[in-house]
Amino acid sequence: MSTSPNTMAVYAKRRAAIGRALKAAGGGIALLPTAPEVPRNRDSDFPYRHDSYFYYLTGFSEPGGWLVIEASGKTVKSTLFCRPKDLEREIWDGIRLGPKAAPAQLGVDEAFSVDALNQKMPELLANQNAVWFPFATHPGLGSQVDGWLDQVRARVRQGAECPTSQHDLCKLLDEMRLFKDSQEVSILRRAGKISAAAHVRAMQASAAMLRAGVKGGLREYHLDAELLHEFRRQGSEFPAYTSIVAAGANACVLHYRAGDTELKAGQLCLIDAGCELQGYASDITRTFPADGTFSPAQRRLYDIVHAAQEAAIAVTRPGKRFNDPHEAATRVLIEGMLETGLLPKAKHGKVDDVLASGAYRQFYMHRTGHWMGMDVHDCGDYSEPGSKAREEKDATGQSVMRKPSRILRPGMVTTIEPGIYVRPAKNVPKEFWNIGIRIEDDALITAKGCELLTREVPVAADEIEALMRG
Ligand SMILES: [Mn+2]
Repeated sequence: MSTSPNTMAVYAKRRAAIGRALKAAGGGIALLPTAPEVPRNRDSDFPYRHDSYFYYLTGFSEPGGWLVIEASGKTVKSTLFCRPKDLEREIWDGIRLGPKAAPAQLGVDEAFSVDALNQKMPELLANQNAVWFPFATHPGLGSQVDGWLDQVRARVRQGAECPTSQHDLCKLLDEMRLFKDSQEVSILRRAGKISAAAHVRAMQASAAMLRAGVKGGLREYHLDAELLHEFRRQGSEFPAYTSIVAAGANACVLHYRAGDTELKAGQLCLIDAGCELQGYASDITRTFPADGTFSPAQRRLYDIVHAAQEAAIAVTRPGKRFNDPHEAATRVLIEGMLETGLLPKAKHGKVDDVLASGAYRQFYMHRTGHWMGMDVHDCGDYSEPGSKAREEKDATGQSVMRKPSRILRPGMVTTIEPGIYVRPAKNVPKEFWNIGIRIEDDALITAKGCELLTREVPVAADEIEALMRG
């Protein structure tokens, strides 16, 4: 991995920001390991993926890394622990950066072999006010830190002072990561373009393969392969999450994976898939007719979901709250449910009645968005920091204390993904049975509104049909 001076400066700037935050909190030391390697089965690991927080502050994607940031007095110092050079291991597993080259390559002040971690860490922790580390993301880290602190305490008579408080480093990092800087935005834009191209490829392949006829039938995995092909062809490292390719009724299973179900002409196909590029996710869902032509019933529901997404996009802008797009989309979906008879008007009344009763949840049971960034479901507080909790009714009518949802600000990235899922049921018009539709795009909040990062794949029904004819 090579890091350009420009890129190096981005990570140095983020470490400096953490240093300032530590100082503002009275000074201290922050520890952050990367993710462990995870065995898949004998001698074979899952593809390695760094820890997002660690990568955010280092740009270093090897396993075995630890970052330490000391912020006391006037100075901020960053120290990296990494795997030592080892010719034998490098022949098998690939080049290691090694501690000698790390400072010049990554811009850290000092680097040691990770073999020295247990010896060095008590020395680094001694005489620090406070220690910060991630509380929830690394199982066993808390007791590891406790072990090092015990070693510091054992040296109190030699004049070493032990940190007197522990804090969750993620509190600081989550807030930083919620606001994407220009380097992140440019990667997210490229990730969005690649994923859009993959969806275009899958749609076109679906229609073409049905026209040509595939021996054994067109299967979900055929389209999964088209997605992967485009991701990798354009340099993405992996899918950002397990792709959903759902034929017909499978679309009503929210976390369905791409399986081997046959996709037939006349059915819809729902694809929820996005690539990861340089550690950043993208997240797109499109629902399209397998053969390129919507049936009237499919088209009716599709246009409702599309209108719901447009309503949500219109309120995805600075000053609105995170919940506003969800509320806007839900109202449009409910109107559609009443118009189509999914929810008979005589029984369910008007939009506000359905909002109050929650009857729409039979067909729309998830939220309209989530933060997105390095992680597809990214970190960041969904409620406005510093605001007071107030009493609200939850879905079941129970009283809960909730903080007002987050005010949208430039630099945040959220998905916008309304849907309708119709499982067969009495009193539900049969023409809509087994139709599952979701439309999802990624939106960067800008100064005046939002920029959709994933619109190089069409979303309007007519445009999808045109694309699939071509
Ligand atoms: Mn999503």
